Amino acid sequence: MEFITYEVEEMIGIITINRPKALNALNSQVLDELNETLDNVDVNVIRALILTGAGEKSFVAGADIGEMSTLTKAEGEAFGKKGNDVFRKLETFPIPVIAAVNGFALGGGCEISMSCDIRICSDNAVFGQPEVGLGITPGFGGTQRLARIVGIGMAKQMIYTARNIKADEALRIGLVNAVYPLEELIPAAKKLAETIAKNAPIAVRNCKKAINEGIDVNMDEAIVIEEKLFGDCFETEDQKAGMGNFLEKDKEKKLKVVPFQNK
Ligand code: DAK
Repeated sequence: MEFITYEVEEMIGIITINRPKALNALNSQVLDELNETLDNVDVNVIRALILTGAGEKSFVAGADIGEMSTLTKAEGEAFGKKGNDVFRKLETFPIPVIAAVNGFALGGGCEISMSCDIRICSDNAVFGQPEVGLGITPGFGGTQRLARIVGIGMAKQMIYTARNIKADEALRIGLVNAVYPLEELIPAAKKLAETIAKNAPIAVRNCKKAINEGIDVNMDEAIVIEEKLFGDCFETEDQKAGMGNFLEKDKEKKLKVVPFQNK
């Protein structure tokens, strides 16, 4: 692969968008390679993914403006679908994905971070949806996901003004969960991923599914989704081990290491 690197550290997978000369902008090839990388993640071993950008300046500076500038209507739709399919794959990926935003996250860059479960960033990070300044609307889910994360009023303000915000403001409005000095970002992302990976994998997956699916329906339907996923946990060894540890007053209160069970 030319623009994506994938590393595995025990139960953590780290995907790096590696096109630093263009500030990791998303062209068709990057999107295709990211799609293929996700398809090849062994989710029977990997329990959390980290998504980051190469270099010290940019996470992803958006969709590739050069490539987009010459698109016809049909090509624009095809490009949009390619991006949306990959972003949706990330969002519904069975295991949690942490965006470690190491610099510019503009347009499609902000949008890809919002397709991840959790965002943390470096203190030089800059977020924004500059599309209306380019004569387009956010096209990779920005109008939908930003409003769900930071609320409708703040999302409208960011999108209508096309104004960028810095890390401290992103933290204040809840777009990111934490801000770190650049050199501490990846260690912090790994620590977070490891903490998630220590918990019961099927329970974690079911929580992701319950939150993602429940947010799109009314509370009566959402609660039924939760009930079903809660019930499923009682067919897992982790539920027996986790509750058994508590009842046996296991001081470590850790889950016994059980092999991952596919359902
Ligand atoms: N695309 C292509 N190349 C980019 C790029 C981008 N988005 N951003 C930066 N680069 C390239 C620059 O052209 C430059 O290349 P060279 O000239 O060296 O060959 C190199 O990266 C370094 O950039 P700068 O020289 O500009 O670096 P600075 O530090 O001066 O500025 C910057 C950094 C991030 C402020 C600036 O590069 C910038 O404003 N970049 C554009 C940011 C932006 O507007 N991003 C949003 C793009 S719009 C759709 C779905 C989704 C989308 C569209 C359609 N459909 C449904 C069809 C998404 C749209 C977007 O993301």
